[in-house]
This record gives sequence, C-alpha cells and structure tokens, in this order.
Amino acid sequence: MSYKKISVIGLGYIGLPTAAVLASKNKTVIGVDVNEEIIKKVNEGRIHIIEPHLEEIVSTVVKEGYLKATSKTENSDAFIIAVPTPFKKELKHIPEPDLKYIKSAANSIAPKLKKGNLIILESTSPVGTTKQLTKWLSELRPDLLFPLNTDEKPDVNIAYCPERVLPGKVIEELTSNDRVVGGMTDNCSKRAIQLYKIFVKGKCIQTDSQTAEMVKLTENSSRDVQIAFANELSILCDKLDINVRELISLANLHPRVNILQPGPGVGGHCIAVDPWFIVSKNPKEAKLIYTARTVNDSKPKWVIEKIRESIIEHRKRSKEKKEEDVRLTFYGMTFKADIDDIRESPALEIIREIISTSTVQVFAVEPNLKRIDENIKLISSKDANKNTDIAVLLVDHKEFKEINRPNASIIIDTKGIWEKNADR
Ligand code: SAJ
Repeated sequence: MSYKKISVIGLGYIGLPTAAVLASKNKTVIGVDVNEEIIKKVNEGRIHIIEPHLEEIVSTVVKEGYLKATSKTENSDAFIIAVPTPFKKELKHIPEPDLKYIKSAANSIAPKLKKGNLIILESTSPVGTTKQLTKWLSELRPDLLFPLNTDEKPDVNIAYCPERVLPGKVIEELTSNDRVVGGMTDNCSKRAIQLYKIFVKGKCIQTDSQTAEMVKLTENSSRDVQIAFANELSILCDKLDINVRELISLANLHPRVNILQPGPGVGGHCIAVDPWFIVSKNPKEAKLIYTARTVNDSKPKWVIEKIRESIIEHRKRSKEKKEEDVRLTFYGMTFKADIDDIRESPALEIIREIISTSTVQVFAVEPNLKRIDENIKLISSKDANKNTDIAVLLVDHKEFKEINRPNASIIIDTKGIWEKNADR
C-alpha cells in the first residue's frame, strides 16, 4: 500500500523537518500539534525554530498545498509520532522518563485508525515503549488486530525508527543518514522502510523494535561517556597545569584514539537526557553510563567555582574593588554552538547560579537569541568589549571565534577558542 497522506504528530525539532521533507516529495502531509502559535506560523509558511534551509522548504510546501498544520488528527495512511519524552518532574536521584505525550498521541490517533495503516514512533524512548504504544492502541481499538502476540496478519503495522539528525544540519542529515527501523513484526519493518525510502538516501536497516529503541539510547550514551572522559581530563589538566586541548590533539594523533572536546557541561534534550532512560530501568548494571552522566552534570559546578575564584582574584588585582562593581560577561547561552536552543543548557545553569549567588554585574552576549525571559542583561559584543572585567566563554559560536581576545582583565575559556590568550 502506498502512502499518499501522512500525519506527523508533533511539529518540533524533528517532526517539522520530517513533515516538510515528506511534503517536498509531493506527499499530502498533516502536521499535528497542540500549540496554536506553531500551527499558525507553519500555515503561514514560517517556522518557530532556527534550522538552516527549513523555512524555505516549509514556505514552498505550504504554498503548494502539500503541508497543512492543525490541532486535530485526521485519517491518514501513515502516522509518524515525533513528540517529546521528558523526565518526570519529581526530584529523584535517577530521573525517570515520562511517556505522557506518546500516550496522548496514541489517544489522538486511535479513533482515526483504519485497516492497513502504519504507525511509526520516532520519539527517543525507553526500551519497550513501542510495545507499550501497541498495547495502548489495542485497548483503544479492540475492533482492529495489532501486532501483539499474534500469528495472524495484523490490521495495523507499528515500528520504531529513531531520528539521528544533528541540530543545525537537520535537513542534510534527514536524507543522508542511515536509519535503523525496528518493526513489531518483520512486515511492520518492511512497511516502515517503504515509507522512509520516500526521502532517505541512506540505508534503512531492519531490526526489531526493542533493539532499535536501544540503538538510539546507545548512540547518545556513547557520546555522553566520551564527552565525560574529555571533561574529566580537563579537570585533571587544570590541576596539573597542562593545556587539555594540546593534550587531546596530541593523544588523538594515535591511530586508534579519538577523544572528544571538553566544555562547560553537556546540554540539549538528547545527550543530557537519553542515558537516564537506560539508567532508570537498569540502575545496577548501567554503572559507567550513570557515572558519565554525573561527571557531565557536575562540570557546570566546576566552572562556577572557577568563576568565583576569578572574581576574588580580580578584586585583589584591582585593589579590593567591591563585588558589586565587578563586571562579568558571559559569551553564549545556548546548549551548543550556532543554534538558538537553550534546553538543558549548561551555560544557562552557570549564569543563573552566578546571578543568584553573587552581587557582581552580569551581562551576556548571545547572537542567536533576540530576547530571554530571565533576569539576564543581553548586550552586544562591542559593548561587552568596552565594559568587562571578567569574560567567560561558554559556547563556541562562530561570532566568538572571530574575536581574538575580548578586552577583559581575566578570561575563562571553557571551549578553547581564545585559549592561547586566555587565563584559564
Ligand atoms: N559536546 C561537548 N564536547 C564534544 C561534543 C559535544 O561538550 O566534543 C556538548 C555540546 O556542547 C552540547 C552536548 O555535548 O552541550 C550535546 O551536543 P552534540 O552536538 O553532541 O549532540 P546533540 O544533542 O546536538 O545531538 C545528538 C546527536 N547524537 C550523536 O551524535 C550520537 C544527534 O545525532 C542526535 O540526533 C541527537 O542527539 C538526538 O536528537 O538524539
């Protein structure tokens, strides 16, 4: 069965680009979201996130009538679920994933399901979620046969296919990356591969749903563990008075060593989150993954200590200047370079902590944000250069790489872009 009409549930960082790319292949795409502002924007051919090339595509496919955004799920040939899977809010030692958005996606799709439909879950999820989704749907639609403990041909096919795109390169990676497709049955995988072949030029590799779920969590946990190693090295090197960037570049000359780069911590909605989906279900076994998470989560606190030390040092150097007279500028607030996303941003954590625990004057330069709903004074790079005692580089945005060394008496460079000239 071919896919003429496809619904994408969730028009966020993954859902919207996926909907737009499918629509650009002349498929009728219905983008479903709960946020009326997003719906309005998309229907005007505009987007609510910063992602290169996405707005051009959305504007074209909306104009041509291939993409429509709405709050109501419609009958379709296929449904792609791309909703968030956040943590539960309780302050537990190990955060637990919250599947409420996947459950409400199931609730909205269920009444529209027909024999022959395909459902694909793309949201990063704990192992077993696709099975859980199938159970929810089968309870909601007892009149249809689902791929659960049955030898008969199910009426509805269900598969898990994780997204793997890098923010900032989403359009390119959506089509070029290989995809892992894990169906509830062999035929579910095959039908899902048929759908991805509409726009994916990379390979589509078949597996089962549990393996596909674990592949996604493994990819991001692997990166988290590797970044934790780099972050641990940076703390060690600071103690030993060794330049960590030089150390890593020399160690990486070895043909089988490839160390990543340290920074102020790990942010974003993926690498800082997904490893917990493994740890929360397997706390006894996932020792290394847990430790990496705690190493990366503690890095902002280490940077905060460095900033506190530099405030004391600057006050000494400037003949006991009062704390409230010290001007501190942070360069970068987003979770990584050249994007506008502040989710789980270690930079923001550091800035908030300094604002709430000291009386220094705090400013921030952030070229990717026009405004911020917080008590943080955004200033231009030019103004910062005239008025800063301590400059703290938190994100390696391209604009900051063009600055040789800001005019400040102390520089803390957590990303190593001004390092040869920096004091930390
Ligand atoms: N970071 C470092 N050092 C490094 C690399 C990254 O400190 O050497 C930090 C970044 O500054 C950022 C965090 O890690 O705070 C995460 O950034 P990232 O670029 O590693 O990853 P994301 O979160 O933007 O995207 C990841 C990607 N996963 C992998 O590379 C394995 C992407 O392919 C996934 O699709 C995405 O997660 C996701 O949606 O899961």
